[in-house]
Amino acid sequence: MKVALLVGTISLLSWRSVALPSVAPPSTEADPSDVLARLQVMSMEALEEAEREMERSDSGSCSLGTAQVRQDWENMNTLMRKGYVQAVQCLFESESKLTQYGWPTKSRYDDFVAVHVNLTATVHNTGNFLGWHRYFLHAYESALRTECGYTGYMPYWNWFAHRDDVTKSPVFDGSATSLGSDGEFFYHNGTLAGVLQIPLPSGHGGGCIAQGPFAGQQVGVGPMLSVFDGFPTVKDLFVPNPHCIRRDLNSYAATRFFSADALLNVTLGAASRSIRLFQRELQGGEYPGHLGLHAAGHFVLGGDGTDLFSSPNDPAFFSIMLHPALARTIEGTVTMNNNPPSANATVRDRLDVKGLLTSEVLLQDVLDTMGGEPLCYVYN
Ligand SMILES: *[C@@H]1O[C@H](CO)[C@@H](O)[C@H](O)[C@H]1NC(C)=O
Ligand SMILES: *[C@@H]1O[C@H](CO)[C@@H](O)[C@H](O)[C@H]1NC(C)=O
Ligand SMILES: *[C@@H]1O[C@H](CO)[C@@H](O)[C@H](O)[C@H]1NC(C)=O
Ligand SMILES: *[C@@H]1O[C@H](CO)[C@@H](O)[C@H](O)[C@H]1NC(C)=O
Ligand SMILES: [Cu+2]
Repeated sequence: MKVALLVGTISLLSWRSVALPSVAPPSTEADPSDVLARLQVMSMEALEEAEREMERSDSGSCSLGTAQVRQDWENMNTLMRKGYVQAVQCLFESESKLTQYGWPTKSRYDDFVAVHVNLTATVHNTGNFLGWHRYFLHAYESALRTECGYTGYMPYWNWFAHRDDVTKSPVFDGSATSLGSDGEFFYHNGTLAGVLQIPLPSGHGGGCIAQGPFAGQQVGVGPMLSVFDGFPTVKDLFVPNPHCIRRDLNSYAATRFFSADALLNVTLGAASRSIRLFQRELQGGEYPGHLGLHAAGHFVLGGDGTDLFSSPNDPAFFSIMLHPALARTIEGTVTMNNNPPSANATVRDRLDVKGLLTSEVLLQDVLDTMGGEPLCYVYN
């Protein structure tokens, strides 16, 4: 058995008291960007160590030498970034494959949003949350590559860089090599996060993406559960609602929630001790007044990105999953917060993405991002 990736690897190895990597554990006093960089070195060393120890006993097709690398947007060159942006634009311009089944989708891009909306209640605060989203991202990456000629892999947005001013992040600086800028200014009284218990002040946006790629871009589905004033909600996936992608980059939320404390907690700290605590701390939103790293990612985007159902409307959604991995354990049921009550998720559950990908994949097939089939990647 091969251990999972990055952050998951560290917690697994420390449970089993295998020799820890050579760099000293980072401290909560440090800048969270530095903490992340240290953790990434530790993770890579741990993966290498695990690979040596296991001597490829399962001799799968995937190894560190062959794994695809998902890169920090900041470390990608201009050509790669433009290639990614063009492929996403191509999805916006391509025909939906779901309209034939009566879905209100206007583009291939909408298909992904619609599938997420359709399945929201069975893939969030559930035992399959990480696995399902990992597979969903894989489907999106596959569409970019096979339908839109993208030659790279999924990039990621490093949450911990540019926390003080998210608009300065190369992901959001509005240049031709970004995912577009902040929204146009739209006055509103802030956003309620953490199950409506954490008021966040509004940022400087709130309207349509103002500049750069995806400026004024139209989408067809959602929002379903708007959490700020002046952002009308349709509540029904099958009610078409053409609207522009809205954003309100929130540096307040980034500074408060993308902290060294929160990062260390889910990697080396108390929340890394079990899959239950890890999921709860990472996802957030399980109980009122709590906002985990994953949920915080949505609220730093603001606008469309804050909608539990239709957040994939913002292309930056697909770069949120910085720590998608953990061990081969799962915990939780198959309905959101077990409401209505449902069975525990099992590793034999089939992952449903409504035909975005056609292969039959089980939850157990995506627990290891280096499992070989269908996944073989690391984040670096
Ligand atoms: C999800 O899609 C199916 C059709 O595939 C539909 O019957 C169902 O009502 C949808 N559910 C939601 C919550 O959109
Ligand atoms: C904004 O005002 C509305 C009432 O107009 C209120 O329901 C909502 O909770 C307020 N939002 C925040 C974040 O304070
Ligand atoms: C760390 O995670 C534990 C376990 O979920 C939680 O009780 C604690 O509040 C978290 N601490 C911080 C600083 O987030
Ligand atoms: C579901 O899993 C929990 C532990 O996560 C366990 O306590 C419970 O008994 C399980 N329920 C069923 C019906 O197997
Ligand atoms: Cu989701």
